[in-house]
Amino acid sequence: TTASLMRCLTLLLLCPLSLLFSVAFPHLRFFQPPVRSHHLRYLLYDVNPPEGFNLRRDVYIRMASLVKTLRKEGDDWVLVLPPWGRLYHWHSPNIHQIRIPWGEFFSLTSLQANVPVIEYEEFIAENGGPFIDQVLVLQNYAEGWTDGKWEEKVDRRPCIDKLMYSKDKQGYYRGWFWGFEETRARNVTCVSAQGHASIMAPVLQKNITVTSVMLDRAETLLHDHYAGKDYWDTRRSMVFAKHLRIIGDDFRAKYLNSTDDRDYTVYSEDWTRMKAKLGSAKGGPYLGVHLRRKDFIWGHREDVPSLKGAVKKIRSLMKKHKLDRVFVATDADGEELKELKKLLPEMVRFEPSIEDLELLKDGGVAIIDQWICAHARFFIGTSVSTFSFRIHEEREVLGFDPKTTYNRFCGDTEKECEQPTHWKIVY
Ligand SMILES: Nc1nc2c(ncn2[C@@H]2O[C@H](COP(=O)(O)OP(=O)(O)OP(=O)(O)O)[C@@H](O)[C@H]2O)c(=O)[nH]1
Ligand SMILES: *[C@@H]1O[C@H](CO)[C@@H](O)[C@H](O)[C@H]1NC(C)=O
Ligand SMILES: *[C@@H]1O[C@H](CO)[C@@H](O)[C@H](O)[C@H]1NC(C)=O
Ligand SMILES: *[C@@H]1O[C@H](CO)[C@@H](O)[C@H](O)[C@H]1NC(C)=O
Repeated sequence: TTASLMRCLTLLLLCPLSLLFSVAFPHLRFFQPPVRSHHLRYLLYDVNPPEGFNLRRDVYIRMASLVKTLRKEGDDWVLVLPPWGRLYHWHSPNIHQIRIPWGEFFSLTSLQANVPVIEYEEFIAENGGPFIDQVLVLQNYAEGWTDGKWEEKVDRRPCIDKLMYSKDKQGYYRGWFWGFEETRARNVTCVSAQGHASIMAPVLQKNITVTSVMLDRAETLLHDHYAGKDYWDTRRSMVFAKHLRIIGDDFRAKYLNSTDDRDYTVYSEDWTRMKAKLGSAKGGPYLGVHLRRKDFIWGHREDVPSLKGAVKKIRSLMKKHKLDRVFVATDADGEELKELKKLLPEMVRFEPSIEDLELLKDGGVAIIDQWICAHARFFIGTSVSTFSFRIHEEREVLGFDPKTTYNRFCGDTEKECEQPTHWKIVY
């Protein structure tokens, strides 16, 4: 332990807190990392660049599941958290939004109670440098499903798309690597994969023996068991960072007359102890709205309402549920926002100052919006938006009656307006 402390100190890299503690207080077993009896290996991953924040959160669940499978069968795998950044929707001007560690958005201790995870910078320190032994670029099968029959399979195949990595003079591969320019890969190959995340386990255990492996285009893999116990364990462990929850709670108290005690939404810092009964949460005296616009309206989708249509629905829900306040989370642009304010002057929004935005970043603001929507007495979201889906899950964790959660706006002329599915937590 002292040796690894010396190593991270001399490299002038961030020493994991646990390491500092275990050296300072060796008698406190609590802070000591678990004894690692097997070969330590690292799983890294990345996702197709255009994918948004909330789909990426979903891919994390798939990767955590794969790591659990791997750990059951021998080696001591650790999941390396891919730094956030360069997201298509995160375009607040003049703020630096790459190389953001997960700790800015999520509680690391909560994630770690589910599966061993480390930040990318910690990986660099432990690994002795920014080198990844093997990158596997996942892709589908060039021939599609043969005979129209679905089967699970994984094979080494020539790359179908142009490789997003190029060899440098020393023969290393350079690529995006979350904006860490100094990162290099020793080897990059393409693998066609069709199936659930854990089909990669035999490949990672048998075909590959190097220490660090990165799966690029990890969204190619499907959930091992969507909405099963394992899915929910990981989802529940994705607790928002405390500072974001506090800002959301302060906002609720100040503008929405909403506090956990009165609303029956008391949250346990330890997610493994959180098991709220469905219907036990009451929520704050306001309507929560997620109104996804931008690319959702550019395509003139039938299932997305006009602003007028949305406001009509909002008014009717407020009346029905006797709520005189409404909180709106939206990605609407300036023009639309103006129109919305005209149509719904009483709406409450979380609008950070420039300084706050610099601290919280677009991701932090999105989380605060989700947190406030998650605490509303009644929620309505946008059809097939992963942003809305993550709010559903958060409300499920808090113990809301499903009737107050699984609601969405209908398009103005939509005939069959199917409502979102209720996914129950498996504890
Ligand atoms: N603050 C805030 N940001 C939003 C809101 N709606 C969308 N966004 C932003 O737009 C992004 C796109 O929504 P996401 O749901 O994350 O994107 P996605 O994963 O592609 O999923 P879809 O919504 O299904 O497109 C979010 O990550 C936010 O950055 C909102 O209500 N509030
Ligand atoms: C893994 O190794 C097995 C046995 O050598 C081989 O048949 C298979 O094609 C390999 N799979 C991949 C994805 O490399
Ligand atoms: C690159 O990785 C592939 C797949 O693991 C392996 O077959 C190949 O030998 C490696 N190439 C080099 C140069 O190490
Ligand atoms: C806040 O809510 C409480 C009880 O739910 C109520 O008694 C109080 O009048 C409310 N305050 C405001 C300012 O609306």
